[in-house]
Amino acid sequence: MQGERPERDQRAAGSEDIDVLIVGAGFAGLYMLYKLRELGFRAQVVEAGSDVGGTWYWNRYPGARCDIPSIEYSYSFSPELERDWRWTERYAAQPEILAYLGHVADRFDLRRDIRFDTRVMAADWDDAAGHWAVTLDDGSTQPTPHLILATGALSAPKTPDLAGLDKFRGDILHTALWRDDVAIDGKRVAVFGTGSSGIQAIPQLAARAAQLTVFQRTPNFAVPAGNHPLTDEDRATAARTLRADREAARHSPLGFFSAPRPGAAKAQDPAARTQRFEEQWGAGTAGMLLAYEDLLFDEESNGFAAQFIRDKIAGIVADPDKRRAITPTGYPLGSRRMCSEIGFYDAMARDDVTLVDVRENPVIDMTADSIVTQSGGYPADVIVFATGFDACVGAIKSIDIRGRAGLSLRDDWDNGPRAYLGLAIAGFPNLFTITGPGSPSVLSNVVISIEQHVDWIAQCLAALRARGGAIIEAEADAEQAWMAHTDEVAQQTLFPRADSWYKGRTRDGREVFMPYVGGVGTYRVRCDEVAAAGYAGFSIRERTSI
Ligand code: NA7
Repeated sequence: MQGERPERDQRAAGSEDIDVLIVGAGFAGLYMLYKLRELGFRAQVVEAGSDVGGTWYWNRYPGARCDIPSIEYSYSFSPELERDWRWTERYAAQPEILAYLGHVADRFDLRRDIRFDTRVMAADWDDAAGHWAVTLDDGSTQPTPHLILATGALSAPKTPDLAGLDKFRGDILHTALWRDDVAIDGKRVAVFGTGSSGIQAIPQLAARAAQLTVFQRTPNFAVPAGNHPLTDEDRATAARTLRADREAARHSPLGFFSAPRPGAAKAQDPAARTQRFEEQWGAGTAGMLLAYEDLLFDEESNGFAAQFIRDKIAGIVADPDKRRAITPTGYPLGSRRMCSEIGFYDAMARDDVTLVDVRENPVIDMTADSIVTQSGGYPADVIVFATGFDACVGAIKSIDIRGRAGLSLRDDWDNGPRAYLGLAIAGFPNLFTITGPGSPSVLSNVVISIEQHVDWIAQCLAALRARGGAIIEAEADAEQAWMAHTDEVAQQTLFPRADSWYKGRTRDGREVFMPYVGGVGTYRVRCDEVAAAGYAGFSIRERTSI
C-alpha cells in the first residue's frame, strides 16, 4: 500500500558508513552485533533505552524474574563467558540478568557501536540505491544496506482503554515501564492483569501495600517456580554436561534441557500419573509442560495435568469465591502462556487482597481515587497495569517501515503478520527479523532461538557479501507457504483452543497463530536446508543490476 508521509530530514552530517543497522540492544541485538563484527561487518545498534538489556532493561517491576533456568537462558556462543559468569539462582531475577547483559556488553566491547537513548521511527527502502534510509527520533537519517530488527517479541507494552482513567489522580505504572520513584509501601494498590508479570508482582506488592485489589480478566495456570540459590556444586554439575545439554536443546521441541519423558499421560495408571505430576510440580513451567510428550497435543492427557493444578490451587486458596474466580477452566493447560509463581496463590488467599473478576464485574468508571465497577468502588492510590504487550508484532509495527514501492509493513501486518521462516518479509528487501512471527520465538527458550537466528542471518549476510553485496528478499509464494505450514502445525496442537496473545488476526477476522510450534530442532533443520539450497524461497539480485 502506498501511503503519504511528510518529507524527512536529510541524512545527518554525522551519520556513519555502515553495512548493517540493528534495532535493539537486548539478547538479540547484542549477539548480532558481536557476530557481525566477528565477520568484519560495520554494524551499528540503535537502542531506545539508556543501556543494554532490552526487555530486561525495561521490566523492573518487583518480582521480575525469568521462568527458564538461568544456565539455559544464557548465551552459548562463548565458552569463556559461560565459564566466568556465575549465576546465583536457578531462576535469575531481573537485576542479575541485566548485570549479565551489561557484562557481555563490556566484555566484548559492544557499547562503542550502540547508540543509546535513540529510537528508530521509520525506515524507507530505496530500491534504486539498494539501501534503507533509517530515520531516528533526533530527526537524522542513517543509510544502511541491511536492517535487522532485534526488537523483541514482548516489548511494546499494552495499556487497557479503561473508562474514566483520565479522572484517576493517583500514580499509574506499567510493569514493563516500571519506575521506582512511585511509593508502594502503605498505599492502596490496584493491579490489572494476572499474566506472568502480574503473578510475579502480586506477592511482592501484597507484602508492601496497605491493601491490594487485583482486577483479573482470565485466570492463568501457574506452577511453583522451584527457585533456589545455586551452589558451586550445582554449577560444577551443570558445567560437566553443558555442551551436550546445549546441543540437545538446539534439537529439542522447545529449546530446553530436558530428560527423556514418558509418552502419553492417558496411557499411565492414575497413581503413576499423579506421582509423575508431583515430581514435575516445582520444576517450573517447562517441567510441568514436559511431564509427558502428549500434553500439548491430547485433550484428555492435558485434562489430567490441568486438573492436578486445579486441585493444588484448591489446597491453597480456601475462600470459595476467590478459589472459583482464580481457578483456570475452559482452555487447555499450556495453550496460554504458563506462569511461574513464588507465593502468588498464598498472596491471593490473604484477607487484605481482594480479587475482582472483571468478566463478571466490569470496570465502568474511575474517580480521582477509586476504580468503579458494576458492583461498587475500590479505593486506590496506585494503579499497576500488568496488562502485557502487543506480542510478536507491536515493536515492529511501531516503526514506520516502507519497503519496495512504498509498501507499508504496518498497514500490511494490520491484516495479520506474515514472514518467511519468521526471518524475512516479501516486499522488504535486505530486512531481517530476529524471532519474528512464524519462528519458534515466544514458544521456545528464546535465547536458543535468538542464537540460531543470529547465526543464520550472519551466514546469509556473508554469502551476500561474497556476491558483491547482492540484495535478498523473501518470495511471496514461499512466505505464503510457510505461514500456511505454521498454521497447519499449530492446528495439530491444543494451542488454537485458547484465546491468547499467541494469535494475531486478519482484517476479515481469521486467526493467525504467530509462533512456529513445529519444534526448535525441526525449525533449525528447515532454516539450514534453505541456506544450503542457496537460500531457497528467497530471490537474490546482484547489485550490478541496480
Ligand atoms: P500477559 O501474559 O499478556 O498478561 C496480561 C494480563 O493482563 C492478562 O491476564 C490479561 O487478561 C490482563 N488484562 C488485559 N487487559 C485487562 C483489563 N482491561 N482488565 C483486566 N485484566 C486485563 O502479559 P505479561 O506481562 O504478564 O506476560 C507477558 C510475557 O512476558 C510472559 O509470558 C513472559 O514471557 C514475559 P487476558 O488474558 O487478556 O484476558
